[in-house]
Order: sequence, then C-alpha cells, then structure tokens
Amino acid sequence: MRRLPALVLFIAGSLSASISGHAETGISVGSGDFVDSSPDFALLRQRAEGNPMLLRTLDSLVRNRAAIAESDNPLATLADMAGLRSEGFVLGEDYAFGQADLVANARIRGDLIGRVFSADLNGDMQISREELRTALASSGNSERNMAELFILGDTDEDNLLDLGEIRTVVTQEANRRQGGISGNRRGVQVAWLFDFDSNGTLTPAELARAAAALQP
Ligand SMILES: [Ca+2]
Ligand SMILES: [Ca+2]
Repeated sequence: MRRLPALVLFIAGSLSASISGHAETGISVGSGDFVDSSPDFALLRQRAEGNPMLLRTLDSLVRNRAAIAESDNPLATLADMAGLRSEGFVLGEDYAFGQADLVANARIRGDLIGRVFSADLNGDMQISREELRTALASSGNSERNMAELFILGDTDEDNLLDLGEIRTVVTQEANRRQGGISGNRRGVQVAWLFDFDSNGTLTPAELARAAAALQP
C-alpha cells in the first residue's frame, strides 16, 4: 500500500456524489487515510503497451503529476494534458466516446447497405452480376465503388453477392473508412485508456480514478 497525498483523496472525495459505490470504482476513501492505486497504474501501463502515443501520454502525465495535483482543478488539468478536451469531452459528464464511434460506424454501414440493395432489382436480397451491371449502367461512374465491393465481397466467386457476403464486405468497408476518419484521435484513445470497466463511456469517477492512479 502506498500512502497518497491528501489532495488525491480530495479529488476522489469531491466526486463522491457521482460515484455510486466505492467498491465498484476501486476508489476507497472511506476506510482510512490511504488508497492503493498501484494496481490501477499497472493496468494503465499494461493497456498503453504497444501504443507509442498512449505510452508517451502516460509518461508525460506521470512527469506532470505534481502540477496536476497542485492545480486549482486537478481533473480539468488532467483532461487538458491528456488531450481529452479536443474531442467533445465535458468535465463532470459521462463521455460516451465508444458510442460515438459505434453510431458513426452504423451510419457508414447504413449508407453502404442502401447503395448495395439499390441494385437488387428483383428484391431477393441478393445481388447478381447481371443486376450490378444494370445498376451501374443506369447510375454512371459515380457507383464504381459498387463494382469493387462486389468483386471483394463475392468470396465464393459464384457471381452472386448473398446476404452473408454483403454483411462481411459492408462491415469491412465501413471499418476501413472509419479508420481513415478517426483511427488516431488522441482524446478518444486516452478515454479508452481511462475507461476502467471498458464499457465505452468514461465517467467522472473513472477520470478521478485515473488521476489517483497517476499519483505515487
Ligand atoms: Ca457469392
Ligand atoms: Ca466506463
């Protein structure tokens, strides 16, 4: 057990209104004057392993931990230093970084599925090569991506894109496009790092837990 400065306990304690139970969050401020944050720090390190950007961020936060703890608003300072503020994060509120990505991904999939099925002329929920040819002929060059998706997606090469093949190719294409948009957003990755219960939402309690984990 490592002794924590009173200020860290203040950080955790000041957020107790939003913490439903200390046992769940791992912050135990009620039973004595110290909490053991070393397992949490080890967890953050382990999660950052293999991600140079997250390792650099974590190192920088550790180097600046005194400045964070001694600032007027330690959690705000931590959020600024971690790059969270540039990503729509609001201090004191749940930050559903995971859901935002899920919604964006679903929209891309919806758009792709709509375009794929606009070629399904006989409505059997499959796209034949004939149907694709007719659809492309009537829509011009703007739908050239459709031909690529068809070739990529027809993995059994029977010249028919069935529902299973459509699902696979649409999922892959949506992930590829989204990776290009949001793959390296620092704030989202830091939110993922601090999301202790891995549910896609960084809560104020989890941010406080991360702040405590950074203090020796
Ligand atoms: Ca096929
Ligand atoms: Ca969470």
